[in-house]
Amino acid sequence: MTIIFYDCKTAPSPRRTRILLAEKNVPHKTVEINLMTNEQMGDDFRKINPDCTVPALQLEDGKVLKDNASIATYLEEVYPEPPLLGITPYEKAVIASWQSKIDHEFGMAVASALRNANPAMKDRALPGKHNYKQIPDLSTRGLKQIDNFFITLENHLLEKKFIATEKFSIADISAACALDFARVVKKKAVKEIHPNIIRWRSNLSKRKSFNI
Ligand SMILES: N[C@@H](CCC(=O)N[C@@H](CS)C(=O)NCC(=O)O)C(=O)O
Repeated sequence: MTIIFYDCKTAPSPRRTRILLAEKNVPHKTVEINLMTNEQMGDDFRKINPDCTVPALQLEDGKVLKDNASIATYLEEVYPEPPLLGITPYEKAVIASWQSKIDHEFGMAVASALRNANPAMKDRALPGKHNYKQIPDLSTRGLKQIDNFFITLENHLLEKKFIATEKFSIADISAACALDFARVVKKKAVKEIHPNIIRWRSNLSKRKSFNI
């Protein structure tokens, strides 16, 4: 059995897995899950991922990995080239630290800003199988967190080509996916204010994995 990647082309989380699979050249089949029609909540997909979220990765033996964290850990072990989670203990620690920071201060801020304000996401303030009411203040807070993360990232990228180490890593994938998706809440890097973010992001665009 081949690896099956459950994707949604328009969503930022599965895009992280899509880029990882491409960077590591992992043979797989893709199944598109339509989040617009709530296919993730249907019986068929629940059998794959009871959490009702994408990405999910079904392995050759039928086991399913249900989130980006487990997928990245698994792929790095089984497809170690190129290493994207670090090689030395220090690199691994720094990359893990950035991953956590990007998820909590950036990715979740974008999701929170969108999901707590968009009328189409009424009662869907969090992804997954449970319904949660929107809290408009969390959208406002998310927007503020995004502004602050832009400042953090801009300062951090001064004289740096990549986020965590000297080499491209999973932290660059996570941050770029959150940055690109921030357009849905009208946030983007501006040349005059964020030249380092723009330079870093333009450099990533040269990679084939960012253009699929
Ligand atoms: N922790 C998960 C989060 C995945 C996630 O939030 N996925 C969103 C798409 S970006 C989703 O499946 N949403 C389904 C929904 O909104 O019901 C991961 O990073 O893998």
